Amino acid sequence: MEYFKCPKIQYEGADSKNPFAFKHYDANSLIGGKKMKEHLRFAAPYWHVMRNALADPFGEGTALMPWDDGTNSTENALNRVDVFFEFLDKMGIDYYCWHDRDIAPELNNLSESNKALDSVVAKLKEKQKETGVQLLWGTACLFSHPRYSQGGATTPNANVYAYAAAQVKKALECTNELDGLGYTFWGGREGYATLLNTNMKRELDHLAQFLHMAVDHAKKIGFEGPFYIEPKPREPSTHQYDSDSAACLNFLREYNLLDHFYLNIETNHATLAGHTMEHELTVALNANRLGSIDANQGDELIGWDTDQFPTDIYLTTQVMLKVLEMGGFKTGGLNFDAKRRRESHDPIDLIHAHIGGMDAFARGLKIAHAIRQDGRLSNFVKERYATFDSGIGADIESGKVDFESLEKYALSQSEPKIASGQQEMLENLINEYI
Ligand code: XLS
Ligand code: NI
Ligand code: NI
Repeated sequence: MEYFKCPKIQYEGADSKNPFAFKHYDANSLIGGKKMKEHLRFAAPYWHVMRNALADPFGEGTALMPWDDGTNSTENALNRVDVFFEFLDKMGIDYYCWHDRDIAPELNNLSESNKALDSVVAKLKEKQKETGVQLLWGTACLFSHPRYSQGGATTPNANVYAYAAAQVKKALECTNELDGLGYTFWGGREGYATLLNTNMKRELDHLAQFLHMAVDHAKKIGFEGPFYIEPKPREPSTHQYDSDSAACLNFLREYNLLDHFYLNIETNHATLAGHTMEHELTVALNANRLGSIDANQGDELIGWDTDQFPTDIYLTTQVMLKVLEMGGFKTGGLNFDAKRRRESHDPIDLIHAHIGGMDAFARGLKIAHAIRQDGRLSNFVKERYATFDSGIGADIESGKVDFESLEKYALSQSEPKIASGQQEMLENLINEYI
């Protein structure tokens, strides 16, 4: 049975008017000696592609899912796997991500849920083998079920904590069984609604202990990781502990977890945190902890995580500049953690949405590569700090100075002359390429 009524999406070039073609993403063409698909490592999230009915706070789902029988059965879950792989094949997407509860149903108790998971994982394993598709990362859903309404690893209830641990243990084992390249923690309910009822210190200690146990279990089962933390400031919680890159890095350092964790940065979470995506990526990159990216974008007129498909070429250019600066993804990739608008309810809209996201990133990649080849931008930044390359600046950077010697130096100099920051000139430079 074919559910996505279109051919396999191929590259046709910028002049094509075919809505079922890539205009810019040419998987095997080389950019700087490396295939586009290897630079971009696109992934599809099982939750948005297969499970998101497009409900919003004011109304139920609208998405048409002709493959879904509407039941919570394992059989229905197994059927979805074929549809998902049809989608990946049509799109030419080589990676995917899941939550345990997206791929398999939550049943009456943990052991039944685990059993359901096992049968779906067995089928996913077969499909991966057949197609060469890889699991970019797995994760456990510790936020939908009412038991987690007050947190999973930061719950005030020890029995819930134990349940969450058991769920992550299983999700980790399933990720490992599927040779997953990473495992993500997104702290959906790991935060608080009010400090009136919250012992923040205790909750953070518990969270750290939880992550240490995950690291230990990974070692035990031979999962080589890495783990990712996905920052987000709020929603669903009022305040989430992993609020942004800086907060996550601090937490990881404080609790001795930095060796095992990288960050998975999502654009719409960055903007909710009051940062640009570029800022969040830079903070992670500076700590050598940029691992993976959830590629989407928000809407400036709506204040929540709208998870729209990334279409903004400035954004994709900035992201790819950071990815290239990092030297490319190692285990991570670009996971389209994005959903269609509620009005776009047809299965075929999933195809259009991903074509758009992939083309936008292909353009971002080409532009970022060209800007780097050109060199004017990086030369400008290098020049801007040139006073630190020799003389007193070099002494400062090598730690040869103290306040007394700097005072002596400042007293011997006239008023410093500073160069223009030239933001507008640099913005023009970027626009030369966009
Ligand atoms: C929600 C998050 C979620 C994570 C995985 O806002 O982006 O989808 O990526 O749990
Ligand atoms: Ni995400
Ligand atoms: Ni999100």
